[in-house]
Amino acid sequence: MRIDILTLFPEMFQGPLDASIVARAREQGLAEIALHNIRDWAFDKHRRVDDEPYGGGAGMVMKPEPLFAAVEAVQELAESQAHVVLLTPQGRLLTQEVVEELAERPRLLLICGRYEGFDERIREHLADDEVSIGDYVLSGGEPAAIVLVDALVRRIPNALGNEASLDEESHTRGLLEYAQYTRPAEFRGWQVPDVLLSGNHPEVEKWRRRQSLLRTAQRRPDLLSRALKTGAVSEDDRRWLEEELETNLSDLA
Ligand code: 6GU
Repeated sequence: MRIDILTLFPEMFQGPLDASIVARAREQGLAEIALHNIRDWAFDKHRRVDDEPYGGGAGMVMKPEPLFAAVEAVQELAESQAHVVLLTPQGRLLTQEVVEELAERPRLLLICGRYEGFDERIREHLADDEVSIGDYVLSGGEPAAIVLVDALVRRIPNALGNEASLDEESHTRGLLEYAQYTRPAEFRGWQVPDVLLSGNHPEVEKWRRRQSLLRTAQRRPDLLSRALKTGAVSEDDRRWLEEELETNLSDLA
């Protein structure tokens, strides 16, 4: 997978893209990630990339010309056409499902917004897609791009040391992950649940499944509701959970 990132602050990516899983994936050639400074395509002598909004109002708006020139130039850097994604708080909400969908693209071009926003013609005629990482305001799309790149790279085959961790983790199966413990078996008087020390794998699996269900019901009823509808939660799971919570889950679903 190739990811090109257009930003006014490439230095914000040094560190996040040069450490841990993402750095290793880049070294191994599993992910090719290139940073480009939008200002390199500014056309006037002041290298302006933003301007005042027509109609007045506070803040500055990103001009169309440098961004169109930048995207057109960066598209030429590789054979395939990149799917152009604008990172803004107005985009569709990033979920694991959206990550999986974007991961299908062989090439992405991420555009990080700054200032108060983009000239609408960028949104309408340059971007293919628009993504937000949550309902809160960031100063720019850069932290969001870092989040998206991390989520994409870690699911590339062989990018993680341990591939099994992918399908066990929170959100992969529509439920939150079960509680985990490691040595010591007793710490400050707090015991690891006996079943995990038993060596009885079917019982461990059952316990984990139930932990996962209970946790999702308590913390994220929205996720449980969806899991019930998609069939990610079996009839057995449902019956157990209803008994445990002494509720009727049909109120949820
Ligand atoms: Cl992608 N950009 C900005 N500026 N704020 C955000 C966001 C993106 N996602 C959530 N908040």
